[in-house]
Amino acid sequence: MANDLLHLTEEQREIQSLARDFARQEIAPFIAEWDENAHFEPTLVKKMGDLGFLGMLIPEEYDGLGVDTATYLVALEEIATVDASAAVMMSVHNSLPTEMILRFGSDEQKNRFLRPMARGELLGAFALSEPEAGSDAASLVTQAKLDGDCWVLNGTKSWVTSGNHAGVILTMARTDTRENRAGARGIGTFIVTPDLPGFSVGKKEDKLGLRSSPTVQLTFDNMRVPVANLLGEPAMGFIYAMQSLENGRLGIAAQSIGIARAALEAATAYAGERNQFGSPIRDFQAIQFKLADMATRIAASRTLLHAAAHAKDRGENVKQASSMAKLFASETAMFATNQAVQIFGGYGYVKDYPVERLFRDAKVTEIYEGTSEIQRIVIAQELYASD
Ligand code: COS
Repeated sequence: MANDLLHLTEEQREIQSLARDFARQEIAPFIAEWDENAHFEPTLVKKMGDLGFLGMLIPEEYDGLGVDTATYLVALEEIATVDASAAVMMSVHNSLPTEMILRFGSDEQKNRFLRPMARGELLGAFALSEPEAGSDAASLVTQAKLDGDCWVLNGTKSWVTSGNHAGVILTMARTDTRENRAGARGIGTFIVTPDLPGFSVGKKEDKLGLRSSPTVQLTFDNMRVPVANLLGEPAMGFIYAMQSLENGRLGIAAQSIGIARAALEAATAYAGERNQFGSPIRDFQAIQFKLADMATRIAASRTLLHAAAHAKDRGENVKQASSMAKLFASETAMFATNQAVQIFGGYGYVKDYPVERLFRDAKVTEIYEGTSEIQRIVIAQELYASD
């Protein structure tokens, strides 16, 4: 059932099997416990690093696997089908901080940060949002002031995935100190490490879903960041973040497809086992129609996602395509998990079966890395842009 319509290459099938076997052996047996206790398993980082899953898009010259975007998304979908929490850790690391350093970093930054990130020795995080700056990301107020050989950062970042386990946090802060600020064009991106004085981890969120992926606040109190840790140009950080979120949104689309697929697989199996009115419930069209709609939306999501991935690898502009893929796939995840709970009936509403967790995990895909409303704005703006 996996990856229908895609015609995977031999290499992609091998990586898919590797990811599937890893997730089933190393993650699946523990998911319910980790979800219940909101436990992040740090050894997963090393294990995924050893398999190359944390350096998938990084070229081999920087210790990565150097596969194309489609191959990376195939692996990510497999991990997400088993555990959406491990998948978001993998997606954020591969799509945001490593891609940003690869695209915009200096040779020194690549050697110092990208290599250990590719090997899974340093986990990456991305800190853009703030308590008062979510969808309106350019309104962020974390301040960076140049002082000698350091930038001094003050502010609070919110909703940082893996922020309490990360060794490298790509952080957006306002470098423009003028009163009449330049908005999106007055923001820099800094490579923050948790050993910097003034760095602290704040509240860990108690979440509805993705409970084994930690989400934290970070606070910077006169944190001195060496000038060597500024990424690219001091006024371009917002643009770098927006460009990188195009990759991030492809990753979240793959995660969403994994969640939806898990819901379809669980519901299909259950519909064959559950007898009512004298026959398995899969014999009833009411159930068949739900399964058919789930399967169709999943196949459509995957086709859209992989078309976007191939366009990205051809060097085309995928701003609209990545938003379309993320929007459609995340709404598919919510649709499919909702239908799966319905097919399971009362058993879908309790923790004895996995669909209850899948339903909770799905919701955030419509919220993070740009809400569905923001994706629609980006898609619509691109319609006008191509006039
Ligand atoms: N690639 C390159 N540049 C981009 C870009 C992209 N994908 N998106 C925006 N830009 C540029 C614009 O071209 C513009 O540049 P100029 O100054 O040269 O005009 C600049 O960034 C500002 O763009 P815009 O005016 O469209 O910014 P807005 O403040 O209106 O915000 C949205 C645009 C809403 C799309 C943006 O803030 C956004 O994506 N918000 C959601 C943030 C998000 O996903 N947060 C989740 C974080 S991870 S939990």
